[in-house]
Amino acid sequence: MAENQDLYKKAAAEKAVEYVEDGMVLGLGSGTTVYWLLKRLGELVDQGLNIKGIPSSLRTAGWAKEFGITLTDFSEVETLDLAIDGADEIGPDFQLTKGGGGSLVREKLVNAHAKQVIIIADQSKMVDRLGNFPLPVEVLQFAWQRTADKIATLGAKPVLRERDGEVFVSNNGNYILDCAFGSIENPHALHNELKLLLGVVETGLFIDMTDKVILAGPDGAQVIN
Ligand code: ABF
Repeated sequence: MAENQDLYKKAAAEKAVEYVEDGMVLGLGSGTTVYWLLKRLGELVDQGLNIKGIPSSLRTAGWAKEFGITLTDFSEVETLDLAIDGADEIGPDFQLTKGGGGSLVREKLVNAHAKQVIIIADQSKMVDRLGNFPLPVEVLQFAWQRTADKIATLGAKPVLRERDGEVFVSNNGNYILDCAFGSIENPHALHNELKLLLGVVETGLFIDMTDKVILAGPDGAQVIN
């Protein structure tokens, strides 16, 4: 299954490349599906494709450099032509949970400043309701315990993210609380409630930010909207 899943991720990423045009400035998402996107873009760059990208994480920046993709940043670019990114869950109306990789703030900024956002994923990411995947919420380090208490009053069980036995620190120097809400009935309302809490930097709910979803499974990659 894991092997197939990788093939599906690759298929979705390669389908998304069909939307990339010469001269575009791209938003480069994060995660293992985006890895395949960067690899394919690198091959096309070798064949003469002229693109630039703004990476949404340090990991993506590293891969992009490895594959010979020219990087730029928001000091040079106002609007991206197209952002291509992964997701942890794709729910009804193509609302998303993201941030499993810890780059939700930069991903959201990159996607928000793109004319078009394409989400690429294997079919396992499609769900009837968001919330099975614990919602990542980026919070300030200072008083994170009290911020967690406030988030808990909204019905979650926040857990401070750790990696390799250490507290995980985001690319922005913040902590991430993985918040198991179980089932999120109204993603928009929950996002707004969380954003009002002092100490919350951003949530992993990406509301009305998806223009196109490319899902891949045994029958190949399909554009589903
Ligand atoms: C990023 O990649 C994150 O928002 C999300 O957590 C993740 C999806 O990862 P993968 O492609 O590795 O499944 O976009």
